[in-house]
Amino acid sequence: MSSARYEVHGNNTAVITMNNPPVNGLGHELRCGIVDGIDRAAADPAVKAVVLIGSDRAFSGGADIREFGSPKSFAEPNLLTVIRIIEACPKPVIAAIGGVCMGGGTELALGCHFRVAVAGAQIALPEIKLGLLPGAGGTQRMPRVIGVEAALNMILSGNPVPSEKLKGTALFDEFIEGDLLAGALAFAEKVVADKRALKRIRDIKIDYPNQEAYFQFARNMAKGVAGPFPAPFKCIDAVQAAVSKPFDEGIKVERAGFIELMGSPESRALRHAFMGERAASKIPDVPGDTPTRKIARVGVIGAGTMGGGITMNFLNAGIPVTMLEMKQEALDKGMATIRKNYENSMKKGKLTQEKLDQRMGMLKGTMSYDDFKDADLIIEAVFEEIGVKEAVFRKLDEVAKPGAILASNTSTLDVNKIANFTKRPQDVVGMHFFSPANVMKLLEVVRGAATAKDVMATVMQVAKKIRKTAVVSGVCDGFIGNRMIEHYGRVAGFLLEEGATPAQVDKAMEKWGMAMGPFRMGDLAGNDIGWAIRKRRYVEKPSIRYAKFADRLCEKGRYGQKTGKGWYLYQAGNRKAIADPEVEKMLEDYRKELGITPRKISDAEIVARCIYALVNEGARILEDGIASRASDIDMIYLTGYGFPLHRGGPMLYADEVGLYNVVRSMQEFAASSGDSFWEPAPLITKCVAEGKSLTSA
Ligand code: T1G
Repeated sequence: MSSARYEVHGNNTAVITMNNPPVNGLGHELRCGIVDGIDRAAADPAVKAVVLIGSDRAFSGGADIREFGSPKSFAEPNLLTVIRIIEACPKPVIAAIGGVCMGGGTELALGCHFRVAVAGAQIALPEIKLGLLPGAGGTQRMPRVIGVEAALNMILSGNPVPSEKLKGTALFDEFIEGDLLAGALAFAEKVVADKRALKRIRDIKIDYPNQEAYFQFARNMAKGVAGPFPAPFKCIDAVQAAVSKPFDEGIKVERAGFIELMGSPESRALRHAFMGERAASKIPDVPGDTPTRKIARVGVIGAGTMGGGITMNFLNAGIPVTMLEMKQEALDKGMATIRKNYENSMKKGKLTQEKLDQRMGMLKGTMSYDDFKDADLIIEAVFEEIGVKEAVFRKLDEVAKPGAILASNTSTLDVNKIANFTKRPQDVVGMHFFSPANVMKLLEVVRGAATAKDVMATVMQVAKKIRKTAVVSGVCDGFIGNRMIEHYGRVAGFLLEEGATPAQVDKAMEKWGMAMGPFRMGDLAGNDIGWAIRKRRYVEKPSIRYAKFADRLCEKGRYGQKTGKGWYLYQAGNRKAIADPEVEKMLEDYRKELGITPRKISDAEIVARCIYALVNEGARILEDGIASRASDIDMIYLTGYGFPLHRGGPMLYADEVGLYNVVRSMQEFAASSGDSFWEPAPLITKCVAEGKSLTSA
């Protein structure tokens, strides 16, 4: 079925209805359908005008991002051609805008002779969020109808503007009250009756004196926020061309910028993240229409840092929480911390007193499990020890109502074991929040062997409601994120043995884009956490080699910020990491003890070994079926581990470097270290052999 419906209405107006769910992405078929409709209307003497309309949800969400990277994306009629055909139509073409009107959708509307809209429509040119610029005339037409500064703001922010805020500009010819189609048809009649001249935005002249100064100012501002992304500057160049050049020249500047950005790694990373976030919400064997359980009341066990943060997520989403602690003092402290966090937000103007009171009003503290009897979802955030979890889940099994979902916030323990402490393993799931839980977007949803499909569907729905990026993980030690980060940290430890300093490794990784290097991260999280895992590993998996220096550090009680020193020194009340000569002396002595002559290690080698460690373990996680797709792994690293967005995640980064090159580097590391970890994962060598990428595997 064509994705553009054509019908002629009684008043001799042809209506072209775009119908490419979910948001009328302007894919090749829809573009052809629009052109066919325009041609039919132009050729039909009975037709006096054309209305182009979408659905209630969307006029159009822009170019069909599912076509990006495929020949269809540029196949004729491309969007520029469609707009040129509309503009050249001898009969009035009216865009009837409701719902979402974004990117290429907005540009399509700008190519029409007239535009009518209902209030509440969302108008945007969000291409910059995909590392692009409006590539179908948006940078040339929008300044001509709403003014240079408003247009540049819209393009650089990428944020939607409610249509009513643009009322009175030349963007809209009329606002429709009531039914959009009926209003658009009536407007079309008026245009025909009044014999109105066809308006082509491209013919509007822009008068903007002293434009150089303004655009220089814009470039200076962009420098402060663009980071590694080139798109903001290309947007500014294109809008400046709209002011300083004739339309057709300006379009050429826009097109050149668009094509350059479309081929940039930064845009590929942003598009990968956009699609990855949506893909992560889909569970291959759980249909999208799986019935979900009602989650109206939540219970949280533990009022500490994690429990309090978890609680705030639900209060923020308007879901009442009963928070349980075993001691009144701990409960009071937890409640007070939540209130204090909200008061801090209020001081920053991010929360009103009314909202604060409303949220605190939905929070109930208790020391009795009986208060969980009405809870639909209960999340425990108690001490990370299997015996403690067992006691909690056996108790929950007694008090929770049938059908309540029982979730563990465990970050390393076996969710299947935990589920089997209850008689209802099908209702047990892992919900691994990342600290601070009310801030970090990532939520690893750990699916036990028995976890029911509707429980998975419900938890993914709840995650969206509390504004988390939920990624499903299977059950294994460390799930996805921590299983990979363990090897990242292990490799970093060997770099110290071979001659690097903590500061050099951290600086190299932070210069490359990581929010925080491995050693600063260890000092923040607490080195004792990694120490506990290593001690477990020495028993469970003696074949995995670790540099022993980190243990030496912990044996001296150097756990990091919480003890005032770790890999670095910290002054009281200050998180600034200060290089510690004592650690460097300890390292020198440690290398002497091992008989290692320190060597100079390049930043490039530091980055390659740390990041490829993530890639190799990530590939194994895919092979084990712990993660469903490479983009899930990337979403975890982008939203939970400070991985640089402009590199798209470890798996996309490996594809960008080229898996052939990654494999060669891993083979070099294997040869020089003798560490079997560096054998490239079979999935990677398979992708190389088949000429495939990890993110398409
Ligand atoms: N093309 C195809 N599918 C799209 C799409 C698009 N442009 N936008 C969203 N979807 C899908 C999305 O993948 C998901 O699919 C479903 O719609 C609901 O999305 C030349 C080249 C439109 C505000 O950047 O901002 O035009 O998971 O969960 O919260 O200058 O999606 O259901 O299978 O986000 O209601 C410019 C991006 C493209 C808009 C809707 N356009 N989209 O939000 O639902 S570049 C954009 C959004 C361009 C031209 C250039 C949002 C939304 P599924 P959703 P939502």
